[in-house]
Parts: sequence; structure tokens; C-alpha cells
Amino acid sequence: MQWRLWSALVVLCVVSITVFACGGADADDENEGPSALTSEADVTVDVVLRDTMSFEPASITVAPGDVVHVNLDNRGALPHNFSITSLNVDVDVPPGGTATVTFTAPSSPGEHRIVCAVPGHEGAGMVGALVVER
Ligand SMILES: [Cu+2]
Repeated sequence: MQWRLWSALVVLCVVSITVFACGGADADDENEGPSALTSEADVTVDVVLRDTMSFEPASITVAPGDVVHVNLDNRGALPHNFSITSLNVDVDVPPGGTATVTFTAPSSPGEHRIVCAVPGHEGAGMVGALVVER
């Protein structure tokens, strides 16, 4: 009965995805009960990615050591990406899609370049900055 095992796996996957998706949605609503994602982030930032080769906002300011949760929203028809090479952050965001990434800001003040890693986009001006300051 191989198919039984297979369908059990599929059900398990669907349940996991649903739970994960719900957890992500809860992160937006700070009033809604305890959520691991919400309680662990020091800063939550919404960033819109556009086909005009821009991040909105282009600059994100956080404190040293902050746990930063970024909600990415690609409102364009092109694929985009959110990368902070110095922090090992590299997230693809499909056209019309969303993605999230959580990272810890460096412990010392400084400025880190944000780029869209889709070929040609950085050169076309799709850049931003993560500013770490006390
Ligand atoms: Cu891009």
C-alpha cells in the first residue's frame, strides 16, 4: 500500500505549509496572541520591490544586534531579490509575490549595502542600505 504512505506524506506537507503560512501572517498583527516570529523580532520592516528598480524604503535603520524581520512585497512584473551580502541575506521574491527574511543586525554601527541580485538590477540602481546605529 505504497500510495497510502504517499498520501499521508502529502497531507503532512500541506499541514506544515498551512501552519507555517499562518505563522507568517500573524507576524503582521502584534495584538494577536503570542507568536514566536513576532516576539523574537526587535524590528519589523515592510519593503516593497518595484520594477522601477527600487526598494521602498531604500534605507532601513536598526540598532546594533537587533533581530530584524523583513516582509518583502514584489509589486512588479519582474522577479526581484533582497540581498545583504555582508550578512548572508539572499532572498528571491517572485513577480507579484511576497517573502520574509529574519536576520540579526551586526553588533557594531555601520552601513551595509542592500542589492537586488537579479542580473542587471543592481546596475540599474536597485540598491539600498541597512544603517546600523545606536
Ligand atoms: Cu530587482
